Amino acid sequence: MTLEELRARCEEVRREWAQASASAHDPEALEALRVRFLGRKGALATAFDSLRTLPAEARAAAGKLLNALKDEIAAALEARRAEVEREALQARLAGERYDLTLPGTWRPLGRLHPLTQVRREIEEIFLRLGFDVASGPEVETDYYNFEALAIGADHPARDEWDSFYIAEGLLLRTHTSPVQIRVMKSQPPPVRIICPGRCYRRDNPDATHSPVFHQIELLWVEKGLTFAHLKWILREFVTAFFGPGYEMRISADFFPFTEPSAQVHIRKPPGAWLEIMGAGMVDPAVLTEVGCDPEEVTGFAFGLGVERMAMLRWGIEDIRLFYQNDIRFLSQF
Ligand code: FA5
Repeated sequence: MTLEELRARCEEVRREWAQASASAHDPEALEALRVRFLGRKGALATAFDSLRTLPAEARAAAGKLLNALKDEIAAALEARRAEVEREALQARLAGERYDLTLPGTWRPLGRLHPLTQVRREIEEIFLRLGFDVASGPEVETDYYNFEALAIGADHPARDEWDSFYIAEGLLLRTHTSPVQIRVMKSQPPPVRIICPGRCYRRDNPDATHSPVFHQIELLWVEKGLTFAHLKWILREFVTAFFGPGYEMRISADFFPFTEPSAQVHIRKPPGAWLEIMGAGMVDPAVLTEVGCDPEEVTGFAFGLGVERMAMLRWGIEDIRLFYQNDIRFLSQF
């Protein structure tokens, strides 16, 4: 071989390299390239072998030529490797990119039942006025539900609270008033509590009555309380809950456990009046029953219908809508 022929061979290898390396796009292809050009039996090794066939004086120049080509290809291989890695990284990142303009998955948003909303709001109003929240059992004894509230076995008022009995002397409470007795028996005055809870009556279901409904009881016992304080609390409460545009009417009523007793109606003109609660000054006989001295302290109480409050607020005309779980109704609140 002559030096000229070797030079031509080098050019040929350089062209082959340029062509082959342009189409190598992954690490495996690059490794194959390395073997093909720089490996022990690769194109360059073969060219170095042919040095032996050159005349002695041409070998130094030929060696230089081949070494330069070898360095050139090794450097180009490294550059190509870096490029392939960058391409791979970019392809991976492109695959992982989030398209923030795509619409998300729609998830229905739950909300609180309107009765829960009303109950919580009323609780908050009275917590702000300094009341605590108490609770009592839904299965009550005759004593707490009736007797301690001066509703004896033969008292005609028992008919008003037609009850679901579970066993002799044990019933589903007909109102939240038994909690008054439980609280007064467990702590000395001053007592200032409200008690939200479920009540049960054998009432025929109609637009304003349900056999299961909710009341919020209020009880305040302290020295020097009068009916004027009760009226003040009522006005504060009704204004805080309904805001302007509603009218309140307080009229005489009868409950065996309060004296005097009252009922409260609310309306949003021109709508009809709706009875929302029974109320009154705690009867001295009840105070004595729980161990308080009626000469020392006085108190007042009320029992409020939660459903009726919700009906007035949203103009709902049938109480039964609250219990039918119709999503078209419930999703409005
Ligand atoms: C009572 O239950 C007395 N315990 C209230 C009370 C407490 C008076 C403390 C004095 C002192 P009444 O039966 O009127 O009272 O019921 C009170 C309120 O509960 C009613 O005004 C009404 O808003 C609601 N309510 C009564 N029965 C039902 C029913 N079947 N369905 C829906 N709401 C009812």
